[in-house]
Amino acid sequence: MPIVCEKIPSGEWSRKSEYVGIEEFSWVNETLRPNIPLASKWSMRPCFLSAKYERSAEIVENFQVYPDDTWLVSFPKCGTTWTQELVWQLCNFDLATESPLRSRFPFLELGCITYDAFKLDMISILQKKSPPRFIKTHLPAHLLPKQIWSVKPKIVYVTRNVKDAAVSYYHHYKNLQHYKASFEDFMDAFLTDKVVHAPYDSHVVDFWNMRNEENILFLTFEDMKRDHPSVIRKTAEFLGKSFTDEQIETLAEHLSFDKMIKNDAVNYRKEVNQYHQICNTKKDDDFNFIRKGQIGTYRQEMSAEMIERFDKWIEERLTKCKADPQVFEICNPKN
Ligand code: PPS
Repeated sequence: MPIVCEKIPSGEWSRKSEYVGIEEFSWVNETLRPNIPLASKWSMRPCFLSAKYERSAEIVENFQVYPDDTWLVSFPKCGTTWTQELVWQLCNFDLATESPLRSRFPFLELGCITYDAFKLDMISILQKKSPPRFIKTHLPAHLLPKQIWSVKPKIVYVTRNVKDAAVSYYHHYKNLQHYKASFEDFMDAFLTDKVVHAPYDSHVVDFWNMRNEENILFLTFEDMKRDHPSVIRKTAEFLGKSFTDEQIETLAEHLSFDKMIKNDAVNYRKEVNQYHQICNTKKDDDFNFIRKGQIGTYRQEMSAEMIERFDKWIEERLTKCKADPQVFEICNPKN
């Protein structure tokens, strides 16, 4: 089997990475570069995942892909949920649906990275789901199901500047994964690729390098914030859908932060409450999955030294990946 899961011996770093029910981790990697031209664009870097991922690695690798699937790929906390709802609505236009996003657009490997007690076998759910399926994943390019590259379903990729993504991820770990270490510890883990689905940099670069493929659309959180209607139109066109200006406006309103935070079909309020019931824990009083939804809020939480560390780190990482200048600006905008 070409996928290798190498257990990481626990040590000083473990405390900075552990979360509820997950104390062991592996570097997961694909050992053979597939014999397709696109694969030459992949970094093939080991991905930090819970050790239990090993149980499902082969199933994910051989997961059956259909041409009418729509995939949403992202590094965590980069605007996944926001883009999932956009994509699903463009394909279904049912703004009043009460069906939770988690059922409409399941997260492929969720059960492979979370506490067994949550019983989240999304792979089986997806295998039984009738087409057309909508599938979320945070896996990097080289760990996606092999058939993706031959079947070529539509893939929407979304990314976000690294410092906001990291801060958002910390709040996710703290409030949804019962993370006990400090903000600084989490950032150490992030910068040493020891948060789930790391590394961030090659995740983005690999998809940027594939952005001109016919079946791939590359979006950013920041573009969605700056000019949402344009991103909605571009995504509609990519998905082969057409809408009136009025419909686009209605959809933009539906997807606005203020509307989404109140919409129980997308705000994960029920899931967050269920999680705390199972774990007998509490979230921060002001925590919502749809939390701040702004650009640059890392400035309120990161010290000047931390910002400098991130700036240096991302610069070095992207230089090493030989990333295009635009990627430097996407991952770490100057303003
Ligand atoms: S996850 O867990 O990886 O799926 O998280 P993800 O959905 O990628 O990222 C969550 C962040 O996206 C913000 N968000 C939004 N921002 C603006 N407008 C809307 N409608 C919206 N919906 C979600 C959410 O608030 C998280 O960012 P932070 O910075 O934590 O607020």
